[in-house]
Amino acid sequence: MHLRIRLTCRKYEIWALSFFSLVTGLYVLHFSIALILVNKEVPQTRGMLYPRESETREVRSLDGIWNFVRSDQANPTQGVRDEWYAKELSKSRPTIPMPVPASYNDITTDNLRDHVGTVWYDRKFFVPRSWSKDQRIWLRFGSVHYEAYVWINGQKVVKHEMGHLPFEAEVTDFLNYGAENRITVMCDNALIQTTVPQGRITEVPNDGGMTIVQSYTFDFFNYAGIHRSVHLYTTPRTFIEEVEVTTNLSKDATVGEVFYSVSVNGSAANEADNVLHIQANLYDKEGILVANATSDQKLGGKLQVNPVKPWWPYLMHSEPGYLYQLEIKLLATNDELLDVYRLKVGIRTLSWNSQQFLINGKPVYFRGFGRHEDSDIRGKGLDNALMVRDFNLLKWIGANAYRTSHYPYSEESMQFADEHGIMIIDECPSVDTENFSQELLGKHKSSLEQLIHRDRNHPSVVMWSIANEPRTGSVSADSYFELVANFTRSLDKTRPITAAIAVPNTQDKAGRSLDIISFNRYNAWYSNAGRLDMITQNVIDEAIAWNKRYNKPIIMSEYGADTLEGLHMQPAYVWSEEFQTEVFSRHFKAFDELRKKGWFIGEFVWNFADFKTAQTYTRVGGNKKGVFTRARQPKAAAHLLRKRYFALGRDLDQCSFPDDLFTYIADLIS
Ligand code: BDP
Repeated sequence: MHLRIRLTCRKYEIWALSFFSLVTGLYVLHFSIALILVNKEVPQTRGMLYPRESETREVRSLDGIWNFVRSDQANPTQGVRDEWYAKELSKSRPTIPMPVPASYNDITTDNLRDHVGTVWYDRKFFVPRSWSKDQRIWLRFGSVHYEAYVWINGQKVVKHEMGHLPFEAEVTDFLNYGAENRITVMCDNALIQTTVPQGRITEVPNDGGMTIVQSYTFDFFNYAGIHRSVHLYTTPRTFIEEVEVTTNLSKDATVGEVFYSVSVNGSAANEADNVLHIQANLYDKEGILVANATSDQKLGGKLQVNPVKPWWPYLMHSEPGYLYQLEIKLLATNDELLDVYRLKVGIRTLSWNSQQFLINGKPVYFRGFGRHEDSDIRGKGLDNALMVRDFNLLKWIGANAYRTSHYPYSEESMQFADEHGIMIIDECPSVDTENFSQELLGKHKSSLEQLIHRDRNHPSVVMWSIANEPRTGSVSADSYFELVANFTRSLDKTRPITAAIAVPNTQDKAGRSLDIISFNRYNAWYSNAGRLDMITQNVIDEAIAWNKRYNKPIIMSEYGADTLEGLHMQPAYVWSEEFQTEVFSRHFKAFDELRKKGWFIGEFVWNFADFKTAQTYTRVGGNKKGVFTRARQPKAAAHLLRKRYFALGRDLDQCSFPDDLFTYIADLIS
């Protein structure tokens, strides 16, 4: 009973007047034996350009220490009913300090870690008098997990469902200018069968009576809270709302093209006698103007760069991650400057066929990781020190790619990947997708819509991953994933689509809808535990079977073994450093055999670093399949992997070896 009330409140009562009008549109009936799925349109994301200052825009951060209250688990909607947002939280409940951005789970010394349901944050901030002048003010969250409800000065301004993705609202009319303001956020971490990712909430007896338990099938811990930065930013009344960029290269890669398309919002855009136009300027790394153009009336156009410096992945070129700066100036008929927005652009092409994936016409072999946004204390909270350390380690080890397993990573890390030439397989938050339903399909598609809208301009993003380990053996998976894949394609035709599949290839029903097949498999761990002699041939056979079935390029997207740093055993034994090293080596042998076949295009270790999981007897303090510890120090296998990734780089892309790659042993060995 309690639960039903709770979920009902969540969906209908709290925001009786929904912010979002349902988009009715084209309905296409799609039949399958088990389930009839309707291809309904999903709401379209608008705006949300990453907040950047310019001569027409100001940005202020609301990061810092906020006040925090956890709701009574048995009464999660009490704060809404009692209108805690109407005044300072401390007037309703005792508050504790809570850092933003951060997951709230590991900050305190009590059991906040395992809290299920709603929590509340608030803080005060000033808005300068100067902001009251003719402009708009926006409030933007980099991400709140899982569902967020936001009030400014007691008035509701936005609601958003889905972790790891940004959302924003115009708050111009809600603010006190030249005065103090209050922001209140309610965050709900509950995962149910129609959230993305899915989970279950049950009421079970405990020593005190009954308690709410959250369960989920994926292993990573369901960290929650205000995970990324909160910004206030200004735009002019008529402003650049969307910028979409695609690029092309001439066959000989000497001439580059940048196609831009801009959407504008604001009254000036609707005045018949005011024909707005865009002045687009492209600058190279030294700040030299290399191309400029004035848009057509649809606010789109093309810039030509000759000679061009294409965007190349790390170790594929001596100058990887080359970025230009695109300056977009919005001008009125009389050339009055209305708005300016700048973003980095990498010029590159992607192409793929049944055998290969190519960047700038050159075949790519991915060598990388599945990862997590996870670390001690801050959980999934954005942390620049951690991010820069992680990229240093990626480069140290010679990786050229990672998958954002199992959800979108921070915008700051996407920008960093652009700069450093690290290719990204960009994954939406759908994990272990099962119990397919119409509602789930809508949310799943919406997660991809939000992801692609956010990340479409990043040169580092080379592929979309539409799910991790979905239950694609079920009958309904066939039409479900066809709809999800076609929807993804309708939003972006320039990148291929994959999913990391774990069901046996004979049972899979999703592969036909993908462009590239990725498979996860734990030989010698979850199957044939400890049997190092049962890896190489199994990997070869399985990859061949996937390729035979679908005639598409194949990636091994996960393999690995839990390893406790400092545990040594000879001969190798599960959990020891020797065992992880051996497991990797047996896989390398399989990969080299497979590479000869032409269609095997990548290897991704699971995982980059150890990470926190839900409590279970299979995990000692978390998932320990990291090549690096949770504190980002290498295990023994990291040194082996480094040698392989650089060897591949030299063999395939003629990169040079770092001086310290091989430790001197004797003159006899080189
Ligand atoms: C795979 C999942 C990954 C897990 C891994 C493991 O894709 O999220 O962490 O298993 O159990 O199946 O280590």
